Amino acid sequence: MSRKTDVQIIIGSKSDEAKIKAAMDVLNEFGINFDFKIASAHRSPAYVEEIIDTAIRQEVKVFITGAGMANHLSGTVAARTTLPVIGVPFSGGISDGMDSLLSTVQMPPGVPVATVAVDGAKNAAILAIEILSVENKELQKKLIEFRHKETEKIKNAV
Ligand code: RP5
Repeated sequence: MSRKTDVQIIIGSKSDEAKIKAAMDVLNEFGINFDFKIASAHRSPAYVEEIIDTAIRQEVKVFITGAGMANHLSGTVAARTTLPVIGVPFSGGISDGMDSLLSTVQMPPGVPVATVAVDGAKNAAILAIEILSVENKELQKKLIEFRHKETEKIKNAV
């Protein structure tokens, strides 16, 4: 039997692919099963809905969504599910990411998008794993080891 997909990643364009790679690297490092799709809230809205509905049916636990410029993708996903949505604003656009950051984070009360830094794909994955770890002691242990490694990297940086 194939392992369940825990995280659904969606980005707005093929041109965003390099900016989400760090999230996939971290999820792979932790052995988290994820599905990756490219779909645009503006240019392929029906496909976005299809991805969300399929992911919910397959009992995905967390969404990671990223888009540049007007990142309505994250808000669209958050509007359609009560599962946690982690939004990654991407650099580029008229103010090199500020446009995407504001459109990701400025959600109306009641429909949150947990927004990480501009191009913060690595933190999006870590936050997704932290959410998954709430009921998973093994993941909690791995996160502590991961944090220790990050600490060592900083201490040994010079
Ligand atoms: C956004 O517009 C995408 O997420 C991307 O960051 C930006 C430009 O998209 P392309 O024109 O490169 O497809 O919707």
